[in-house]
Amino acid sequence: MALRAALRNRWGFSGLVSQLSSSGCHGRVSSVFVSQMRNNTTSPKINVDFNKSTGVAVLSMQSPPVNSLSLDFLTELCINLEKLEMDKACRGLIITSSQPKVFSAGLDILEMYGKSPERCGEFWRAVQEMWLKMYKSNMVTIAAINGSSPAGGCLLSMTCDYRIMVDNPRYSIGLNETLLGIVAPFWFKDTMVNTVGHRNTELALELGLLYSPSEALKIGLVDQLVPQDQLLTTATETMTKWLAIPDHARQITKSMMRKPTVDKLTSNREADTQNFVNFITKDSIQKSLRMYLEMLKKRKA
Ligand code: CO8
Repeated sequence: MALRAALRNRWGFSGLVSQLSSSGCHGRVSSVFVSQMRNNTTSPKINVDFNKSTGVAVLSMQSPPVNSLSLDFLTELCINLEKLEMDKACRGLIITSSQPKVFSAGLDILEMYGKSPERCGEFWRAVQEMWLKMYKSNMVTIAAINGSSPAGGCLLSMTCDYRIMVDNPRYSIGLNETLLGIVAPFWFKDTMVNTVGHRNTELALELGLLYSPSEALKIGLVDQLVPQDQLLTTATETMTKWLAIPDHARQITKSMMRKPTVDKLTSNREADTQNFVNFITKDSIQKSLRMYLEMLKKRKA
């Protein structure tokens, strides 16, 4: 809570971190800033292991049981992403999960159920912020997907430059929003179109398809499958190849490919938030979410 309160004011933390860095002691101050923020939370949901000699950070999501993207989780993720982005020594980011069997269960459904419109709006702005930070990152970003990755979890991995998934048929990945009775927003859809093309996205979204790793590889939703024990070494080797490309040329190319999609959200951010709030607070949608939550519980029993 303290973490979020410190960062209210419409994601004013950019300003805060920039202000600190412009005082001439950027690396040291921003890391103190983040560790102070960490001390204010009972348990950090994100762990970052940054190797200065390789320029690569491994960011592990460690929010049990399923790394669901709650407001607190997203806030902590964004702070860490911003800190890494501002650190010139950090050129590559590998995102993975510390939870067994799950990369991320996507948006935290409890953030969308029974909440006030104001709170839903705050949550949605955090989802947008996470996507923007990831999708336009100057770092090379690789998702090391070591478990299931539905909905927002799939979105998070699609923001990366490259996806490597553990080849375990029990895991699945996809944008399954329609199964919950909700609709993937246009920028979720655009991210998927940019990844797997229009026809695959049409099928995936209308049917709420969750793909096994081999099916995901077939349509290009992931780029590579590996056994569990080779995931991080493969991600590291892949990173080395990407980092051999001159940064400026790669970054400009990435921006050229992604800017139209980014601009579409940045110029419609407030309207998109309103759409989300109006949609998610409808009685019929709340009912669908309740039924889905009950189904999750029953499946477990
Ligand atoms: N949010 C909140 N809680 C969750 C979520 C979630 N997304 N997913 C699972 N949980 C909870 C479960 O209810 C369960 O809680 P409890 O222990 O209290 O019973 C606990 O986490 C563990 O879950 P499981 O026992 O199911 O764990 P498994 O390891 O067996 O399975 C899975 C893991 C595969 C991730 C499974 O939990 C699952 O399929 N979860 C649902 C995933 C899902 O459908 N996510 C969609 C979220 S919506 C989204 O991301 C985009 C929304 C866009 C909104 C647009 C509106 C306009």
